[in-house]
Amino acid sequence: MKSILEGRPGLAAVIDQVAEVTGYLWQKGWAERNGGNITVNVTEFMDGECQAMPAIAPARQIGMVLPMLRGKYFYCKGTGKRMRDLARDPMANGSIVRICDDCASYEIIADQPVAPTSELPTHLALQNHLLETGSVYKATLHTHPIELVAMSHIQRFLRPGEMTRVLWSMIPETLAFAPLGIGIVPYALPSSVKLAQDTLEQIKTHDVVLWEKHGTVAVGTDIMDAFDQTDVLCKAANIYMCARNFGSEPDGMTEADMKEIQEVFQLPTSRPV
Ligand code: 2HA
Ligand code: ZN
Repeated sequence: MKSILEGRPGLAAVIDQVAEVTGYLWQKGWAERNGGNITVNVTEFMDGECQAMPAIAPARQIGMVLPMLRGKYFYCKGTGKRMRDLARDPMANGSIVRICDDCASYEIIADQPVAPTSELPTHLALQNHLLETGSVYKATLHTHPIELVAMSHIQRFLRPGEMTRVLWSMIPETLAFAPLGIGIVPYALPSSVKLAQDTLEQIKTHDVVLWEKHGTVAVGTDIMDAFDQTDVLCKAANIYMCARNFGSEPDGMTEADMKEIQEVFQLPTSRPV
């Protein structure tokens, strides 16, 4: 069987990068069993031949109407598939979907009828927002980073701004590379439209969104970028945890230290498109 990647080096490079990142997710312990999911907008690689490809499985509902997505194409990790398997064989553990003209359903076009991620409402709601705002961001990543999920079990860190403040204060790079910080979404049922809607609100003003007692969602120019955003914040959480294990609450950088970084590096205070 011919893969859609054949003769399309640009698309193949994007899928190769997805495979590289899923290997990292597994190595980091963020992707137990089928945990986490990935979606990348690959519309730019879809030539006339791709556009003429028939659906290879019946169309299915997204659960939301997303007007910006009409006729757009996404690579999605398959539901129930393992990140570590995807790292070896991305087209057997994910598929390319086309959003139908009703903007409310999708069909799989290649390579195999692998049903997309259970968190599709969140991924596609974010993709719809990225297109609406003319963003250059194309990738969305949901994963289960251990230290960040652990912090979300502690009420103090769920207060607005508190987790961001603590993470920023652990190491200067956190503030520099995640200047919008981490947004919190109170616990909601996995895969639900409510979770998608709450995530959308938080990503508008934060680099990464943390789902209470579950995991993170990040957007990026590509999937490596979305991974890096998550990694930067999880590293800060790990430093916090290590300091606590030495026996006390870490001092953290002072408010003045952090303000200086914000000013000297002219860090953005809102999401760039
Ligand atoms: O794909 O992580 O939230 C499994 C999940 C659902
Ligand atoms: Zn999850």
